[in-house]
Amino acid sequence: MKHAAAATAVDMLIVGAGFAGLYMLHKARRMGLDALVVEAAPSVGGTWYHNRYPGARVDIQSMEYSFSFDETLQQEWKWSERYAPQAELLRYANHVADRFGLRDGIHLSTRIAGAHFDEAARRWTVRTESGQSWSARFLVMASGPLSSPNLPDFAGLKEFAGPVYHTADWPHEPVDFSGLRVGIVGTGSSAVQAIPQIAQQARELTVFQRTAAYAAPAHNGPLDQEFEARIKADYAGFRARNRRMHGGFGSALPPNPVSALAVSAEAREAAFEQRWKIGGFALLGAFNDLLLNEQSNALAAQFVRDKIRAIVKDPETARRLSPTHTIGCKRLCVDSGYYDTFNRPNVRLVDISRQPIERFTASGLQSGAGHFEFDALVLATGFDAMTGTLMRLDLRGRGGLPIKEKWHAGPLNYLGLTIAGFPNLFNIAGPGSTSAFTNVVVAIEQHVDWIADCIAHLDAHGLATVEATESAEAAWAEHVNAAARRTVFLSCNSWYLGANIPGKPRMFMPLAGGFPQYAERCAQVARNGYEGFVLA
Ligand code: N01
Repeated sequence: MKHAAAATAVDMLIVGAGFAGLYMLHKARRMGLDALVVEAAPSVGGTWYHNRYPGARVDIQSMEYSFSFDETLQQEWKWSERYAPQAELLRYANHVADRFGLRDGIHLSTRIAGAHFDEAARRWTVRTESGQSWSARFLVMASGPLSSPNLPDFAGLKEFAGPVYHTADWPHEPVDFSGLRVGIVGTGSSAVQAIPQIAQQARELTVFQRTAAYAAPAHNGPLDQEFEARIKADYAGFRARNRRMHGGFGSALPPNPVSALAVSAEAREAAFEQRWKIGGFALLGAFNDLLLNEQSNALAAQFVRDKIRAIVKDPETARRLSPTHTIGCKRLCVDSGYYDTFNRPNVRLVDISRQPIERFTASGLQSGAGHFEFDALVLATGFDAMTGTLMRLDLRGRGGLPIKEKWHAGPLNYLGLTIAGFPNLFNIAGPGSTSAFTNVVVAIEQHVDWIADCIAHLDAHGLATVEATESAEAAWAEHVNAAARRTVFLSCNSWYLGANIPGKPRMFMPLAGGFPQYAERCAQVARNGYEGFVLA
């Protein structure tokens, strides 16, 4: 990368105008920093700009999945549904950009190509694909943990004659499947939301499933006005209570503080049933050890398999839809009519676990089980999660060390926020933090606030840089590993492990330790004068 002489100097360059980038820009400006956001898309909104497949909506309740940093914002915004749909979340991101006057600090349709740390200047030189460059004291990666779509290298995909859509890169003009035969590959959260919607429109829908999914009903509907009024009467208190929850949400229904093994079969069934009726992630809180103890987990898994058998009329389809791995090990899906969709005469399920896709053809795909025809294809194949976006950049730290080399065996960092050898670079909601297991807006606010405090500390002490030490980083990797070992999360192939991407190093990337403990640890590090960091 050329170090362009004409680079514009700023205090902070933020990559990404999703929720993280918007709040970081607002916060930086409030601190008096000269900050800007660079965003590849032509709009703010991040995830909620790109993931606009039919049925896309949030799986944390809207009253919780929103910013808490401004009381007026949270009082004035009105959500229409219990789980907001994508279009409404995108409107919310736009509202935040307007309400806080952020737009003049956001460069849209501008994609970062690389960023190099200039050791002499102690600044980041950041270059865009179109050749613009900035020199920034701080570089904040707000590029999202699920922002690089995974497009598997399917043989013959280019030969397929019809349109191909990826759920994470959905067209902005309406897609009409009426009268068409549609094939969909994947049955994760995106597919579970899209399948019921596409099935209503398409003439025929063929679902290619490699791993069956656990899905709990969303019971979505219009937002209960009385519930909204109750929350808004003490929104700050509600947020504070949520921040004390393991996942940063759900304080209205805390986990049942007993083991699934400590109660009678009848009491267990009743607890699962009660949570199933409430919907969403409530199920995983029916007992306090469902994600810690495989025996307890198996009881919850069986409860969902029984539900699938009760919903899906054809016993063979029900059997194939029934997952066999630990529940919650891959993120639990939250659905609206997913299993019931397989009762429709125009929907069929093809198991590709033992007879995988061999190749695509002009008219469909060939698997070990035969040739399947369709006119349009949807790939709901997920993301190169947590590291994909950074690894695709020409990002170089001290001594020109590329991030690809630094992370060749998996992501290393300290507190999930900072990387040894990459001074003054902060990564929001990335690996090594609890973001994947936390209401991500809560995670983002905590990260942005921590970064702001860290910068304020540097400035108060006349310091230029903050950089994690390698020993702090190594200890943190062990901390992340140890937390995963205490859970059921290592028992299946998930994007948390990098297992969905061929060739990606297997390393459990998110921190499973609980948001309150994580946030306290970050605060403690700061209180102790940023232990584990070199400040210079
Ligand atoms: O992606 P996924 P996603 N051949 O990785 C299959 C968030 N999110 O976009 O399980 C055949 O979960 C793959 O099969 P397998 C949420 O955090 C939230 O659905 O690897 N199949 C799987 O079935 C979520 O966890 C919401 O065996 C292949 C699917 O594709 C995360 O995003 C909504 C394949 C991918 O599932 C990712 O969800 C949507 C191949 N080569 C997303 N490669 C909310 O509700 C992959 N698959 C807010």
